[in-house]
Amino acid sequence: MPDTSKMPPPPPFKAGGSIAPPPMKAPTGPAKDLNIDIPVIALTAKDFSSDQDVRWCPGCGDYSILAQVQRTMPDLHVSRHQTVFVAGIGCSSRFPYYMNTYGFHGIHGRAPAIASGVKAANPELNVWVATGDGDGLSIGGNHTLHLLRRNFNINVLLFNNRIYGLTKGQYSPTSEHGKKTKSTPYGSIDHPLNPVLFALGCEATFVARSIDRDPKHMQEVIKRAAAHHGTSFMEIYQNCNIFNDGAFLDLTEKDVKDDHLVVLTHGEPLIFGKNKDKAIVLEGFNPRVVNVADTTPDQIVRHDEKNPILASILAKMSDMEGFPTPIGIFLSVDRATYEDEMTDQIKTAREKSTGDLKKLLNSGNTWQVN
Ligand SMILES: Cc1ncc(C[n+]2csc(CCOP(=O)(O)OP(=O)(O)O)c2C)c(N)n1
Ligand code: SF4
Ligand SMILES: [Mg+2]
Repeated sequence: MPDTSKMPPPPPFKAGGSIAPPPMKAPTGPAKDLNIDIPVIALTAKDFSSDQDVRWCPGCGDYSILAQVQRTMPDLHVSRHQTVFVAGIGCSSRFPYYMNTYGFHGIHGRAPAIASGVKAANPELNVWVATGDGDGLSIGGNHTLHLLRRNFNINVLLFNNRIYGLTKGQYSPTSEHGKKTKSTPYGSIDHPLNPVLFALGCEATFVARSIDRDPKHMQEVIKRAAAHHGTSFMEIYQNCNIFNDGAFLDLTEKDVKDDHLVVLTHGEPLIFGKNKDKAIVLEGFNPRVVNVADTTPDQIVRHDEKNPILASILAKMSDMEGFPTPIGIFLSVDRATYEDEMTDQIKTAREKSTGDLKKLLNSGNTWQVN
């Protein structure tokens, strides 16, 4: 991290909807040049909350996601002036307005491209993408794919409400087969996309899932995602109570959720159920649900975040009848980031270069315009 005490103060906050953060309260570290210690003021969730009116429908799951991100940010020890939230278009993509950091409300589906540009231009920045199932997987699917395979050190929060919320309830790539919406009055005949499987297929190095109604779990996953060096992809099941209410009821209602969810914890056995009496075993590559009482502990699958094959098997389970939906970190592996390799390449090229830019620009076919 650069010495923030040497940086100029951020620009003043501009009224009229631009998303510039207000001036910092205080430097975040010792002022080395002045040889004095300025006390570090710990930021709180409130410091990450902007002065913009939140314009989501009352009861929307987006509120919980915003609250968990704002609560987690102080624990990440990042400066607001070095943090950028980039979004496309959608209810979820209004996210940057509500974060008291830098932000970019881009065009539909292009948040990954914009975020990649931000990171490439200044690798020191802490870059986040907020996107929806439509924005990130429909019009922006191609861009999400390339972000994930390139492995920029960027965090992607994909709000999955299985609907286009902002445009008032059309089906999305994650809407289930047969779903009746305004644009599928006879039921969707599209096969739904599983975002976690998609991210694994793109060879993302960090892939996770959480739920709007489980704040503690979401905060833990956000922290792990932020700590990951490489692109982190986090699918968050989010209830759109206006156009797709109850899409995740099985996974959020107190009396049934434990039978429908399995929480992934590295090194821990996959046991679930209200009475912790069910478990996942593997027969070859096929998962099976068994009663804990009918099996031995060594037969029960232990989660391994480093195993991409296991991650894919577990990701598929959420589409399979009779299987619990996994939440948690499916995969977390290391691979060089795009910006690290890019920086190395530029450095090497500069060291070897004997070039003269002025000479180059004036060489070959040049014209004088009179
Ligand atoms: C180029 C372009 N095409 C279509 C639209 C219309 N549009 C705006 S948001 C949206 C879908 C957003 O869905 P999602 O990403 O799931 O966000 P949500 O509102 O559900 O959070 C669409 C199709 C647009 N703004 N720009
Ligand atoms: S339309 Fe749905 S997703 Fe959009 S703000 Fe309202 S409840 Fe949330
Ligand atoms: Mg959506």
